[in-house]
Amino acid sequence: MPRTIEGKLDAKGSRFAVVISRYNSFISNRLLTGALDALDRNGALPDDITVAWVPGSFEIPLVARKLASSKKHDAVICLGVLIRGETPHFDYISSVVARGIGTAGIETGIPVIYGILTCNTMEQAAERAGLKSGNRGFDAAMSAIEMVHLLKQV
Ligand code: DLZ
Repeated sequence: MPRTIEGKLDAKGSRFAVVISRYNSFISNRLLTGALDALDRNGALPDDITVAWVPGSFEIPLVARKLASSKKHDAVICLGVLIRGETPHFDYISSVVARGIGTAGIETGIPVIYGILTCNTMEQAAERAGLKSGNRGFDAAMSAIEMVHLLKQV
């Protein structure tokens, strides 16, 4: 039988940082609510959660990397909202942000989770932030919890 390893969904005793963009905060606040809900439901304590607000998604990778390398957090959850119709150079910014978040995780060895909505319209973003098609912030926090446990076994 192969040895299978899998992360448990238990956030008790783990420390999380959330980096969140203030741009489109009407939507990003909903992502934050979803993420905090997932952490709370799985046993994370409020004192073990740090929330860092940045002006826009472009600033997320830098702060995520600093938080990840601080050794104060077991995972960093990145939340933001990029709207194609309202963002010049949307493709460029989205790819820079995605690459920066990925690199932050790989370089620090800490899970840095991608919870950025990249949508064509504000309506699509609202749907993915709790109105219709789940909440991407909740999903991102669940991934963070799972990854923290998985990495302890790898
Ligand atoms: C400038 C800008 C624009 C036009 N659109 C968005 C967006 O849709 N989502 C987002 O998170 N941030 C946006 N920003 C702000 C940039 O991410 C960044 O904060 C500024 O360019 C300053 O570096």
